[in-house]
Amino acid sequence: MMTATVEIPSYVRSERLKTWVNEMVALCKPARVHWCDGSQEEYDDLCDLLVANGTFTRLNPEKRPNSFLARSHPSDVARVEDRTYICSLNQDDAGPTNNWMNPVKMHGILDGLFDGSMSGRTMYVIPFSMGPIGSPISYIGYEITDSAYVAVNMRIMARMGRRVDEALGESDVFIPCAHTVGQPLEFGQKDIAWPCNPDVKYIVHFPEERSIWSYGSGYGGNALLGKKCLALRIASVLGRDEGWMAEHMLILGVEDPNGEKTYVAGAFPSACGKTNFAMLIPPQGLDGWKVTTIGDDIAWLKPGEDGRLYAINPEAGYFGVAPGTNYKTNPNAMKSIESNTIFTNVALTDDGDVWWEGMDGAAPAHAIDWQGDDWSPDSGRKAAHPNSRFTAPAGQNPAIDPEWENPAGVPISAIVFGGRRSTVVPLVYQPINWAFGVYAGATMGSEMTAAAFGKLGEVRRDPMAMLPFIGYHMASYFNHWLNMGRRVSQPPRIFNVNWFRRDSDGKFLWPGFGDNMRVLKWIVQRVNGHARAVESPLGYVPTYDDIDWTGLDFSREEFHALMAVERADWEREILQHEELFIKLYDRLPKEFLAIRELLLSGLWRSPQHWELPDYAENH
Ligand code: O2Y
Ligand code: MN
Repeated sequence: MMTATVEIPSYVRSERLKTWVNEMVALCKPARVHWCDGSQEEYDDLCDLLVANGTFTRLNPEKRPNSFLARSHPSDVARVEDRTYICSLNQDDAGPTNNWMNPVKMHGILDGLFDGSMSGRTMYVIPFSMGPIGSPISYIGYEITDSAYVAVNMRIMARMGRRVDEALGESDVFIPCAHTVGQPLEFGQKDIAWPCNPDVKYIVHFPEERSIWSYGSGYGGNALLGKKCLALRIASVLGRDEGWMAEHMLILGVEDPNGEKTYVAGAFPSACGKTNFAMLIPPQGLDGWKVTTIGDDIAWLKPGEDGRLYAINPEAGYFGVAPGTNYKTNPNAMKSIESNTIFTNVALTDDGDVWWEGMDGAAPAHAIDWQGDDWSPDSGRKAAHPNSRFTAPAGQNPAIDPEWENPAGVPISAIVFGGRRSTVVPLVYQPINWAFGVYAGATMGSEMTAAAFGKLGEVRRDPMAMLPFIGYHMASYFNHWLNMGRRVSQPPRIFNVNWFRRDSDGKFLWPGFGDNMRVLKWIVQRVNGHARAVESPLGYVPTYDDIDWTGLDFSREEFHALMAVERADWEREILQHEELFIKLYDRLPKEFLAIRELLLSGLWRSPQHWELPDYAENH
């Protein structure tokens, strides 16, 4: 097989970059090399190529202009956590929550797998910036990949192309990201629509080298290496070493009726409505309040000179879950995907549009499902895969915040943690200080849904929603959080929310969606010194009269049921915190043991069944 020679564009000047690309070409042996310039013309050509190869179906331009549908291989539909590795030099640095292998051994395996892995294919060289180009908070990465699908998705998800090469200039500071679908083509062999390696997958991070290697998958977080791999796993290591934070957080802006803006970041495990919260539309009655989106998934937070934390969204697009998204749950997401969108693993309707379970209106009488088969509502199968996705430019969100590309970031006033808990955790509370807030985030848990791993209903501890995304030892990460609170003189206030508490009949106690704005309004007023609170055994909480109920018929009793704290429940809860702490024992911050004691003593100072007082009674 012929191996390509690399024609490096004249505007590429980094010697380290040129050497690395040449080495990867020599290893992967592609037939051609295409250095992406990021232009619209290049994007259109690659989409045409993907249509010609059968990877893409062009959607009806009347219904969904400039949009495409891709169907993945059925074995390649999600991130593969059990194949994801943190290969630090020392195993203790990866910690007990990550898969680890000796980096020398892993390099040996990857060198073998990558050798000739791109034969017969084109290698795309993708220059990308996580964060606005030129921002002091941003990082540049280079992904080499043999997937044109990855190249077009990366153009939506990150700033990509020639302007990144120019911003890098002669510098050697970039993160090398190597990706192959792991299915080389023999001479004359016909390609398939979704090449991947169904049997062998590796998603590997080398934190000391600051490099990423991904083999065998073409899907989402396994293949779009700027997202979870760079912007969370490697960036969390950079943040630890450089004094900033890479977090699995949305960032939103709340504008009050006087036009005052407050920025809030939020960490929620998957299936907790994170994208909906990032794009929230306030309910009728909360006139003059507006929510704008900076980001829906990842936040990089750096200390500013004024002692506050400033955040950017390192991404430029949304890679959102399609099922359940509709004009009621998330009108802004629906408007973001009306055009220029790549859909993966959703259903195709007879009129050339897309459909998924939970979309507005009735199900179509007939569609082609995510595997390419005929589907009808009585076929007993899902038309769209539960992890089917849309990739859409963030700038298409009608509620995008005007500051979303500000290179300096936006000042964060509040951080909200929230899991999915049917019992135990109240609707909202504010831990008494930064350290208690870090404890709340560290012990955050979520009940399993059918889509997640583990037993249905069991609580999976997911500290700061970072369990699959931390690039080092989880307990060192807790220490880093505590240190950041000491480093910045005005850290954000921390809150914990739970939209998912149920009554004894299993019915949700909180209406959710737009009504989450009522809680968000209290949080924003609280950080600005305009909202009252009372003490609960867990921290500060609003009374019924501190929440704006305009337009919602919600009784005092219903609210009290959502806010009650049962000592017996919390004793069990704290024992479960202990299980996590024992796992992380060797590096666990000593503050956590003191906080656990103080929480217990607070619970014992309060009645067994703690209920909210009415504000009037309390004063
Ligand atoms: O399954 C995948 O490959 C994507 S996972 C994902 C995508 C967008 C935002 N968040 C996530 C996640 O798992 O947290
Ligand atoms: Mn995520």
